[in-house]
Amino acid sequence: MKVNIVDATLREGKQSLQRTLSNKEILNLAEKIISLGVDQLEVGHASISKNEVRVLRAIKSNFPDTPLMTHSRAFVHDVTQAIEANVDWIGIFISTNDYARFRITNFSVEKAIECVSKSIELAKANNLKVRFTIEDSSRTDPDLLLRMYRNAIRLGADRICLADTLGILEPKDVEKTIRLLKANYANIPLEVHFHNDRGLAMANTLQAIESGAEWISTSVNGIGERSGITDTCLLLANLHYKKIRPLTGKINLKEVSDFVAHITQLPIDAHRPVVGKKAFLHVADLHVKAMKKNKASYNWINPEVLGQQTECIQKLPPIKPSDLVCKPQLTSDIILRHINNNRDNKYAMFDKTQMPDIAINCEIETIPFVFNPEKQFKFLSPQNKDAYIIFAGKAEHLEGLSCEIMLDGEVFLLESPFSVFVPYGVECGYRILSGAGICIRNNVMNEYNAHSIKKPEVIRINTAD
Ligand code: HCA
Ligand code: CU
Repeated sequence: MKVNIVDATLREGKQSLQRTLSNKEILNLAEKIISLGVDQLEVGHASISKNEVRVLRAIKSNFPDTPLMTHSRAFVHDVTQAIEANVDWIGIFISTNDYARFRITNFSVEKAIECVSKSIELAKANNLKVRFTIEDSSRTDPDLLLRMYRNAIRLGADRICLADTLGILEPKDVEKTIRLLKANYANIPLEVHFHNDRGLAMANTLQAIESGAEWISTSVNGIGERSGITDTCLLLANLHYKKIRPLTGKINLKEVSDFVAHITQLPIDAHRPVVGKKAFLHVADLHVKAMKKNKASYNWINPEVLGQQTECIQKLPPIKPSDLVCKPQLTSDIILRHINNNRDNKYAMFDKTQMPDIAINCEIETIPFVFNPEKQFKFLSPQNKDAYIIFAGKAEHLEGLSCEIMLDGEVFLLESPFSVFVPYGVECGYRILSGAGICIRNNVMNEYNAHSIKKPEVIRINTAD
């Protein structure tokens, strides 16, 4: 049984983000996702802008070996843009149930069939492979579902897709529907797209595979509308466990999940299965003792296969208010070495809170009077975390400091007080034009300065076979 994965992080996931991704971020994400060995990449909607077409073309030319699909409404305009985008596949979708009737004026099934037919014909005439989806399949009358698929297959659709758009199905419903589809259309590959609104996306996916679906639509970290869809990394781990699709040494699920979480600014829960920080962390005394004797005691899989490690810790005592209030320490020389251009008037302060996720390190720089504008920008050393910088002048109301800030190549003239948020990976520099004051830089997140926080001791257990 071959299970194929079409990763839709850059379609379903991307459309659900609250921030538009840059082209560079999309290309970086595409590269990481392809490293998982997925069989197809589904990216955006070619029809939304000229830039979307540009990004699709760039992905195709950078990663020519990965079949590329774009999403498309059943409109000739959308299909034309997909042709323009040089993709291999087009994912044409339409909704035909009662909810669509309420939404779309003058809706009729005949009109829907006409739109679909024209779209598929145009796509096929331009050598595109076609996936045809009925949106909200689970709330569509089965006879209508079959009728719509039949029409698409007759016109040359290469794959049909069942979309549980609201995540309402249960595994037994999945089995029943797939049995119906396979009884009618045994020869056309079937894809399933499960939303996770009831937390059943993975269970439904495994049932769909059991029932004969050949293609699974997924996204890294499950990102998508609302509670998202089937998670690519979790599915890969499950398929490895079931010996259906073994993971190779080159695939690092944890790394790809972390990368996607970072770029999309959608952090995952520590206890998320497979890729979460705590997925292989053992705490209870009995568990830790057992793990030391036999690494399989409480691990369901060798975590190294997933890019993870087994960890054991000893619990800390409860947090007291006195742990949270602290007079930050000025750093020692050792910590200062971690800070860029170690100048006399620069200090770092580390909080000592016990709560790992709110660790902050803070650098303070006093800015002595500048009468003539500084000639050069001082660039902040790149760090793997976001930073938040406040500039305050010595004059009344923190005014009196004039600066130029360079952020990702753009220069801004700013008067104090002001702040700059520097996302991870973005280059930032500043140049004082006049005045005196202070620059306070808070580095958010805990990874880099983890050594400064009181944390439970982690014992790593080597689980390599
Ligand atoms: C959407 C809906 C969709 C489409 C799935 C597909 C769904 O976001 O436009 O075309 O295969 O869940 O129905 O994601
Ligand atoms: Cu969806």
